[in-house]
Amino acid sequence: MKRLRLTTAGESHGPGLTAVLSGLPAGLAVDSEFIARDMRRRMHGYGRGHRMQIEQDEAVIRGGVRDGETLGSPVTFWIENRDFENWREVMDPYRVDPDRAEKRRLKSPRPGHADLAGGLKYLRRDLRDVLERASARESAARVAAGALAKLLLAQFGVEIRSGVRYLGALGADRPVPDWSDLEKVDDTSPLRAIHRDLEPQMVELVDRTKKDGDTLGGAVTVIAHSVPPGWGSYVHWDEKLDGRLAQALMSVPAVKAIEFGSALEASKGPGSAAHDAIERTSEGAWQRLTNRAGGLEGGVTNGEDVVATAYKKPISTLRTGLPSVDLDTLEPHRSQYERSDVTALPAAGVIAEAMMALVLADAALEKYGGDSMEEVLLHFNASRERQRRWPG
Ligand code: EPS
Repeated sequence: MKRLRLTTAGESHGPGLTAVLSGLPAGLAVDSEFIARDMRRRMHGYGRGHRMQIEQDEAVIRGGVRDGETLGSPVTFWIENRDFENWREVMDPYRVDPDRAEKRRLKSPRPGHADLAGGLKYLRRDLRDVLERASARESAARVAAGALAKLLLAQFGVEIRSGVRYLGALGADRPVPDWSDLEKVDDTSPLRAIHRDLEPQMVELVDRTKKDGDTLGGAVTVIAHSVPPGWGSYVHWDEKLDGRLAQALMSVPAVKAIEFGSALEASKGPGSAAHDAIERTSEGAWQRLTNRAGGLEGGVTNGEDVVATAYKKPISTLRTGLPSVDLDTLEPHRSQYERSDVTALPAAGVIAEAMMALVLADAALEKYGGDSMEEVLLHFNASRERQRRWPG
């Protein structure tokens, strides 16, 4: 990101998480209940493990905000890990109990997790040093920062929603959802499923998979609605907005593929069935009858909804383990089991919203600039007005 910068810190069972978001203009109203709502949404979901009953994620602002408004300085969040109390002897920053730490040592890397690659990279004998930071716990910090990005986007009329498109293979044959589908997603439903009719089967699938000691993946779709045209760029490869969004969405834990619009389907057919015909309405608006491009052409927003699907591999911590090696004996050994989730897809949707919000907010600030919200909105309104008169 160019204007906005987000740094997070903290380990899964350490004292807590920190997020530092810099680059926001001064004068953005900060709604604490809005942030709290997203923190709660991320913790929700059928198939999560016991950990989510221990935590009560609260994003406490420790800098950059005064009297409910940003100051232009970095906004800092602190999210306490309640579970730290149960892990203090293993995770204390200064002094761990050697016996307890040895007991909790991770020494059979889990295929699919960062364990082996991270151990080889940092040369740590205890793979817990890798697990603790590679854990999806870190995503709580991103959701806090993403909520602020959403509040900024709301100033331009942009809203972001998500839903679980499919779980395992359940729902994988359904078409790409649109905004009206996501408006119907019930955040309190067990899996935040886009296809509510499949939800009972999804719950059963989670139960069955849990019993088998196995895990599930699937796909979430995230959509940004009412995005003005002209955000992003086609002139430099690293400024293309689809590329930037893909990077951010790919960083959501366990995501292995990203699709914009209906790219997979379109790739199988001819060009005549792949693109979105251009029309001009009698009121002078540009519109498309389809949105196969997912709102992005040439790496620039085209005024349609920005539609992205993130494909998540099944969680790599299996109760039954997978073939691996014991680092002490160097003999074959099943990978170690660590308490985990069967699936975290409903949460992945909320994290994907945060990542999309951060990248779009960055693109908006690039387009409209300014140190204060007043300047940014002046530029935004002038730009929209000028676009309405175009090509005149
Ligand atoms: C995770 C393992 C589980 C998840 C965790 C991610 O935690 P624990 O090992 O404490 O049971 O619940 O997710 C979160 C803590 C969270 O906040 O999302 C993992 O190994 O990645």
